[in-house]
Amino acid sequence: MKRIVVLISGSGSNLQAIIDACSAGNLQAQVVGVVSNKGDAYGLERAAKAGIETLVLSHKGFGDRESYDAALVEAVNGFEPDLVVLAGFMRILTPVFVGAFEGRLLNIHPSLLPKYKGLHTHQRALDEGDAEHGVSVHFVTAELDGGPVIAQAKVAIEAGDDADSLAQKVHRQEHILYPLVCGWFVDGRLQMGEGRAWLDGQVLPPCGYAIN
Ligand code: NHR
Ligand code: GAR
Repeated sequence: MKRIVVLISGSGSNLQAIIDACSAGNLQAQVVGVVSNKGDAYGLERAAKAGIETLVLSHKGFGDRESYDAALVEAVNGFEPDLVVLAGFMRILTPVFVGAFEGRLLNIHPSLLPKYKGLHTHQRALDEGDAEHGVSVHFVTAELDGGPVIAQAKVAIEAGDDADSLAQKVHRQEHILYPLVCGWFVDGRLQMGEGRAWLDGQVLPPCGYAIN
């Protein structure tokens, strides 16, 4: 069984989707640890309920980002992961962390990358008057939200949508897309190489595999 460690900062609904996919047998893996930089993240309760070991490592009290990341590498390595998944993890990671897990480190980002890297993506898509929005799963590199995209799912932006309604639509797609991509990885079908994402030995296009 492949071992997944999930990093969270908040609600953990994507963590829940991954846990559920493992339980249902749709993902041949087990979530062996959940690490949060926030002690009050609801995702910690979800993990505890599923009998998964949790660890809180607050970024407060570390002098700089590199020393926090070094401690985070130790914490994550303690779980001996095959795959490390960022799921609403809200701290920018330095090369100290990324370098330790590159090629087996995924993030889910709520935009159609390369559009809207960083924060507040739903409001930014609305402000631009976009007709569609969505979510991307990508390999994490030192460049924020800049690693090779693996897959995207789209949602329509409709009249009356606001940032909250859009976030809800995007979330529904996230909960389908993230377990699917984790499955590709644990089944040995997905790699990062030459700065690109590869599925079944084929290089994926810059926007990744489109699921809808
Ligand atoms: N780290 C690297 N090196 N590369 C990526 O692609 C990363 C990453 C760390 C997190 C998630 C990301 C997202 O999908 C992610 C991708 C946090 C911020 C941020 O500005 C930006 C992007 C992402 C996550 N964080 C603030 C910071 O100073 C803190 C904000 C807060 O605590 O609310 O770290 O969107
Ligand atoms: C998700 O929408 C994810 O795409 C986003 O945070 C949410 C986490 O939800 N990620 C980021 O914005 C990363 N900066 P969850 O905690 O319910 O999984």
